[in-house]
Amino acid sequence: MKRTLLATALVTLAAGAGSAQIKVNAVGFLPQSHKLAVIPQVAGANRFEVVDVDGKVVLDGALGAASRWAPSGETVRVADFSALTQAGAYRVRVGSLLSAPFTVAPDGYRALGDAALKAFYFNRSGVALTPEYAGAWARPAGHPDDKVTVHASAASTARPQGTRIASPKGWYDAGDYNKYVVNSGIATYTLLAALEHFPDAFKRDTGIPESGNGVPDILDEALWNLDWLLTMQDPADGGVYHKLTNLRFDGIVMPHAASTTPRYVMAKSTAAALDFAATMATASRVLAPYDAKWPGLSQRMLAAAQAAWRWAEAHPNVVFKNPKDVVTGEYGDAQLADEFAWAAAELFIATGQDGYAQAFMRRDAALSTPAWNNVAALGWMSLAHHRDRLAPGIDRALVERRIDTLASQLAATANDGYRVPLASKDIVWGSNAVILNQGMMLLQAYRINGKPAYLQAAQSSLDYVLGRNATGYTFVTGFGARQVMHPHHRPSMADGVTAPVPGWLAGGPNPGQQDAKDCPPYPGKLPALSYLDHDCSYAANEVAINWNAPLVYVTAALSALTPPAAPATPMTQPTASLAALLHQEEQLQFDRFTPDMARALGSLMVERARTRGQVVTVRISRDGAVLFEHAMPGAPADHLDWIRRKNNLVARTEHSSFYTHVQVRQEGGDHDRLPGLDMRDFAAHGGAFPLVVRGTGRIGTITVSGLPGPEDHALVVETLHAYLQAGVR
Ligand code: G3I
Ligand code: 9MR
Repeated sequence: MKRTLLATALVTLAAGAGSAQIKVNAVGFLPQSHKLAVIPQVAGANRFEVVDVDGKVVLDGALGAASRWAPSGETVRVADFSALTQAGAYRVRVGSLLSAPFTVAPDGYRALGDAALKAFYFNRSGVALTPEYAGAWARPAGHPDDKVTVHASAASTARPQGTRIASPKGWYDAGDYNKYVVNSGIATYTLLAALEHFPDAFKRDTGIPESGNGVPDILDEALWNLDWLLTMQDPADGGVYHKLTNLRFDGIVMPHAASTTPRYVMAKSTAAALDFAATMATASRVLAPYDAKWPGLSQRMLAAAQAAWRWAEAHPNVVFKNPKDVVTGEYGDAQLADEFAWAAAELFIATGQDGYAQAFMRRDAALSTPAWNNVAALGWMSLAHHRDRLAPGIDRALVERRIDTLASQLAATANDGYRVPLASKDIVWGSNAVILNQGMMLLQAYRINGKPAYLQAAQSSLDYVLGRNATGYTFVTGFGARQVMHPHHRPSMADGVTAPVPGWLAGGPNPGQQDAKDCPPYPGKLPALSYLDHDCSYAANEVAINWNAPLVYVTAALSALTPPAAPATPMTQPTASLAALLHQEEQLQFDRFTPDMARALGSLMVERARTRGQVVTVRISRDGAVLFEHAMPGAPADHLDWIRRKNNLVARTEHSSFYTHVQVRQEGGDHDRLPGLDMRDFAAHGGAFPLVVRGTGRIGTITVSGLPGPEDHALVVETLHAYLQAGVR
């Protein structure tokens, strides 16, 4: 799409540094999400309000202490409105400042998640996008890649320079029309991991040609690229070509109008072979259940992965450099220990062969936030997901510890300023994907140990790209109040449609400003403000498959892991639904229960109370023995007597103490006088929950005392849900 420099200057001014705007995720939250807004320093203001669409105040609270955020040079305060759980549309207000509108809704990320995945469809190479699926962004096919030339750098005996091979399909990498194995690897893996970890998040159709074929759309989409990736392997030796590109970038035209000069496969590289191996091994296991639909495909992928691994072992240090006549993206990477570690981890999970476990341990690849050139984390997260079957080759405790260490560092960074895990040093080309990959790693730790701070910091990662950032932009095209309108994305620039192709994450702030000579001035040099919504800006406003993939992952993960609205929360009235309470008791059960699990679960309840400033006593007992007990500082001794009396009630009724409370009140009774019971030994107040092992029955109680009964009950239920949902075993 077209724009003028004057328009750019105006937009730039409006988004300028330190502008006095309230910054908030302008898409929205789930009812139980952690909810923060960032408030510029406004003289005299100490409180905030949340208002609904009619302007009615639904919540108010005190602003947090002023805190500096180095990446934008601002001092800001935070409004925490997590207590707002009622579905609706709202804004945050401080004095005369009003934030962008946002929603609270149980399926609040549905449209966002669908669009983020659909973006991959919009970048399919070699196929026409029809109006039925692409709407206004329909376009003819481009880049069939059915006759691709072997470049001099890739020549081999079997395939001398100039040989033609077919290498169709795949996704265009980004705003350009080239296809790069290294970047395809991390992007495809991240989609496959999202499906493997959160299958329920991908049950609905998103409107792609394959929708309704009995396979999740995300897997159909991944296959479009996997089919291409398979063609990038040389069958003669298992090596993998680094990329398929022109000699130079296509002009700013639609795919079908792009240059007809030959496209080439370029030299093989170790990084390409290993990223290919890791991705194919992952795909082989995710596709295994679909063998009837695609007979032999899963096995073929595993064999391809192993062949690529063998090539990499024989050629451990082939670093790709653009040949002299080539200026397309390089994706060069000289550090290969992380690629070896990732491939070894995936091949170990896929085959169980000890040699791969040893290869993984031998690399001892440090765990840090993943990026296209830093992929060890992908292996660590796959190992974490499969942690029940790592022994004896890989130490499960080591995996859990390393991931927790990374997450605790990221969560600590998220204590200041904008309260996000992103630090100045992280703001590089594609910074919006850096923060989402940080979110993805926080979620790995949350899946292991359920620490609420990790879920909260991951929510903050998503909030950042959706508007709680120093520019105030919602960085996903088609979403938010201040929208990205001019991404460096050839179809969006050339299609004559005003709105950019939707669902794409802009690369985001990048103080490198490598495109400065091609662009109007940036608003400043500060890292978090180094952003232009201008299509000149390939260094800050391009889109890319490896940036959208963690958006898909984090959106799905937060939808799956955020506790659903606890029915107990609004149930202070005796009208609470007994059916809902029974449902909780049926859902919140264990396959087994050990003292270690009691300790973990009990600690989580205490931590959850602490983050809310509540003082409670928690006890978990089994067969009369206390497995966990903690009285928080300031907890009065009578908590223990309440716990004893509530537990007695559960032992008598086999239901939660809150269930009996509601039942008695619905029947018009007095919950403090139960017929036939000595109320010195029983209490029909919420907080004691039956501890049930499936197949065994009730073996004990999980109990909280210290809050009003409905809240005691809610604390137990929410924590149990988070713990079980996180797959803590
Ligand atoms: O890692 C260093 C960091 O240590 C240093 O502090 C920082 C200072 O600028 O630079 C960091 O490296 C940057 C690197 O991205 C970070 O990942 C490089 O300067 C920067 O040049 C490099 O940019 C890459 C860019 O291609 C240019 O090669 C991006 O990562 C990469 O995402 C991007 O990918 C392009 C493809 O080549 C072509 N297709 C579009 C795609 C997206 O823009
Ligand atoms: O358009 C190209 C973009 O897709 C790449 O990511 C980027 C990486 O270097 O390069 C862009 O092409 C620019 C080139 O590098 C320098 N001249 C301006 C080109 C954009 O119009």
